[in-house]
Amino acid sequence: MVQPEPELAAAGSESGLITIPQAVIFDLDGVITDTAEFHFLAWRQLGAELGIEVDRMLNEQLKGVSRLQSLELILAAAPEPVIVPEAVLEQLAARKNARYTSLISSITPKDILPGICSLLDDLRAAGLKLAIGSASRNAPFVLERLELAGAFDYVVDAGRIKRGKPDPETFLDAADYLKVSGRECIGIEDSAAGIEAIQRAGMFAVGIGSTHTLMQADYLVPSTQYLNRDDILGAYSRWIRRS
Ligand code: B16
Ligand code: MG
Repeated sequence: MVQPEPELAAAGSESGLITIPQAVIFDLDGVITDTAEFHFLAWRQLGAELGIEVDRMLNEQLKGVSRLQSLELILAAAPEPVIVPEAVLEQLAARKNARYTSLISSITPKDILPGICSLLDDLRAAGLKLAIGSASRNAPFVLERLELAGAFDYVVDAGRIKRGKPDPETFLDAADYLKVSGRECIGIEDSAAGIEAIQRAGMFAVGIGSTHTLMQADYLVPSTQYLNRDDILGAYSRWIRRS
């Protein structure tokens, strides 16, 4: 099946009325801060202990995916099939999380990715509601370390979500709390699973990354420094008019 290509950041603006959405739902790891890299390092170390290579290609599949599901994907990449009892799965996931939390314990507001603070300010100035839709149970801790805990109207509690990304539940939960419809929301993600989740929630999907992994996004920038409120709203407006 031929996929529609994402609108790339350099597409430029178009004259005409801009439709303003009601809310923007941000992913956390890889969008607000580069904790995606710390997840990778922690999984790679656990993989090495188990004799499984966790390379960057496998890591792309882990982005946005819950801790236990990530572990299952890593075990599925073992050279020989492995059967691991539930209790051992929990122990391995806890070992990875201990490493991950030790890596993130020293992050500071300096670790907020470029362009994010001004984007949050500009969106807020335009009257939009802001939320975090992360799969991470560590999200409240990360937001606190970044001194961003008060910057969002709502933070989805990953522990309460029954079906993780690519299921839309995370994004629908945020829209529900903010009392807005899917069509009135923009989601911003760095993972393929997250982009799918946003689109299945009926929202406009902004991707951060490459066309190789995020081809499905409705609007794509190579990194957060290219995120700009007016460009995003312009692209959203064109999407609304097309759909
Ligand atoms: P934790 P996001 C996701 O966060 C990460 O991308 C993914 O790599 C991680 O496995 C997942 O959170 C669960 O995180 O182990 O901290 O609960 O990208 O949805 O903000
Ligand atoms: Mg992410």
